[in-house]
Parts: sequence; C-alpha cells; structure tokens
Amino acid sequence: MKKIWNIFCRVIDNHGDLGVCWRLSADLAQRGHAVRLWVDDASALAWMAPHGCEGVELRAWPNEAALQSLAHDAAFQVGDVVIEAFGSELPDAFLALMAQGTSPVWINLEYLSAEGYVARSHGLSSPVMHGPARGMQKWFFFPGFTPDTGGLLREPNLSERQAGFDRTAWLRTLPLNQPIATNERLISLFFYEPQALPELLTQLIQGDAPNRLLVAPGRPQAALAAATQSLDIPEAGTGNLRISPLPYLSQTDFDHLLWSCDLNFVRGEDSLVRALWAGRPFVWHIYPQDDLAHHDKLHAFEVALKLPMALRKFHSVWNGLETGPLPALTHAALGNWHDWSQQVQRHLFSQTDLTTQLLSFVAQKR
Ligand code: TRH
Repeated sequence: MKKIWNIFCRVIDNHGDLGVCWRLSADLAQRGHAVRLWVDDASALAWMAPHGCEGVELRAWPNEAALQSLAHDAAFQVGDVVIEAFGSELPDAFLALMAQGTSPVWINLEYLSAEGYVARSHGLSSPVMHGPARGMQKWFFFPGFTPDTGGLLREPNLSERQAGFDRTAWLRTLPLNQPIATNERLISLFFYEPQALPELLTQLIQGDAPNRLLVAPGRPQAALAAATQSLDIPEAGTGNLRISPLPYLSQTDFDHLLWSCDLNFVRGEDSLVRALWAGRPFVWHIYPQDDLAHHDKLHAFEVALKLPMALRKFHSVWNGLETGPLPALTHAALGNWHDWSQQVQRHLFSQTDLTTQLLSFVAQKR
C-alpha cells in the first residue's frame, strides 16, 4: 500500500548524506510511495539528479516560520514514516506534529559498516522519555553486508539496466580532453587526499599497459593537480598515463562510469556500494575519522567481504594504515580482483536490498 514518507537529511560535508537520501527517496518513489525529502542544502541535486524523480517532493529543512505554518495547516499530515538520516536531529516542532494522532514509524537510518555492532543493533528501538516526542519509539536501521542487517540500497531494475548498457556508446558521450584509445585501461578516481597518490601515478606512468584516469571534480581533481605538480609531470599525463578530468555526473551516469572502468577508486559510502554493484575491481578510500575509528571499519569490511591479500594490502597503504609500496596494478592482479568483485557482486545480489527490508520493517511496526 502506498505510504507517505518523510526523509530528513542534513549535509554534513561531501556528498554521501544527500547521495544516500536521494537514492532511497527515488527508490521508494519508483515503488509507488510518496516521499518528502527535507534537506538543508539541496544544491548538489542539480548535478546528482538533474531531472528529479516523480513522487519525490523536495522540501527545504523546515525553519521556525515553516514549522509554524505546518502546525496551522489543517491539510498537512506527517504521514506514515519519518526517517532521520544519520542522526540528523528533527526540529522539536516537527516532533510535536509527529506526536499528534497516529504516530508515524520513526526510524534513524545509520551509516553503513561491516562491524559486529551493526547486526547487534539493527532493528532495536529506543523509547523517547523527554521532549515533544515523549512516549514515542525511535527505531535504528543499520545498512550492512549480511542478511542480519538492513542490507544495501539496490533498486529493482539495476540488473536490467546493467544488461542493456552500451559501454562504447556511453563513453563517447563524455566531454574528454583527449579521446580514449581502444587499448587503454580505464580507471575512475573519486577519493579524498590519499597520500599514496603520487606513488600510484608513478606506477601507472611505468605500467604494463596504457592507463587513462577519469577524474571526478572537487577534491579528487584538486588532489590530482597537487600530485602531478609534486611529480613535475604534465596535468594531462605522461608515459603510460593519460589524465582526463570529468564534470559532475548524475547518479545514473556515475553508475555508468563505474560499469565502464577496469578499476574504480571510490570513497565514503554510496560510491562504495555502487562499485560493489558494478562488479568490477575497486579500491575504497574510507571516510577518515579523527579518532581513527575508520581503521576498524576498514578491517571489518576486508574481513566481511574476504578481500584478496594484495587488495587488502592496497587498501592499507591507500588509506594510510601502512606505508608503501602499493601492490603493482598488473594485468594479473586486476584479473584476480575482477574475479573476486564478480563473486562479491553475485553474493550481495542474492541478499534482500535495503528498501525492500525497510518496507517490511515499517509494515511490521505500523
Ligand atoms: O561524498 P562522499 O565522500 O560522502 C561521505 C560519505 O557518505 C561518508 O560516509 C559520510 O560520513 C560523509 O560523506 C559525510 O562519498 P559517497 O558516500 O560516495 O557520496 C558521493 C555521492 O556523490 C554518491 O551518491 C555518488 C555521487 N556522485 C555523483 O552522482 N556524480 C559524480 O560525478 C560524483 C563524483 C559523485
């Protein structure tokens, strides 16, 4: 049955908070639900989702005046579900609206991790003892990589889209500074500022095949410019390395990029999941935390998905947990990582996706 969902998203930094919330909103809408996405900074949607999505209503994060007018609007109903993404803390006046009449199912959607606490905490609730939502329950929903967690976002038509994808035609649509040659190994770059970047470039310059880097805008392009400068090489590459900056792509085209490359460097949360669905070799730059909590998170991920040894080593160096050298990106290594990526893709595809699980969860709680 069609439900009304409210998803609350605060953009902390980077693009992952909005990226995940948008994907979830669009997935729910495509399954026939009505979604209000409340965001404090929706500017990145101009490139992430330039055409919007039918069924998703974009709303500004409600300020005092907006909340007052909602409270006086007899036609406004909170609806069936409220999702507080990543502990985004709902305004008190909205909590007061939720407490009126039949309360919605209130869910805190957490960050993705393979650590043990995820399965232990997934689906637990916490009763609210104070404030305008006193007496209500808040449920904790944890995405994860195993069936005892909330799973991963994967829209129902994903394999169909992948089966119908024309790589050559799509690559031709990219506005590149130099055309791609047929024998080039394509590598997408989306990361923060990995210290091993100059070492990677040096390795690719001397590599066993011509390499083309397709570099995402923002921090990746800035980090790459700093690295080429430190190595004193041209920005467009040298030796077996060619470098092409990319514009921001829509989420749909970002998927296409990951499906087209022989190796994807991804980061954060959402691009990691999309790299897993691509079934191609990838290296993850994990979001760094000041207390180094990301070290355990990376380790748990490596264990959960049984990364091949050389790929684990690559991740340790890439994420600054070990010093170099980076394992060589040879044809043989990439072939081995490719086989592993395909296995992981199949394995994760066999599990129930996050939105399907969320729908059953809400149906049980309401
Ligand atoms: O941008 P991120 O580093 O976001 C991070 C993580 O989510 C992290 O866990 C969180 O704590 C932090 O933000 C605040 O990486 P992520 O998660 O991959 O999000 C990037 C989004 O941007 C993803 O939805 C893909 C999208 N994207 C495009 O749609 N087009 C593009 O061209 C690019 C480069 C990205």
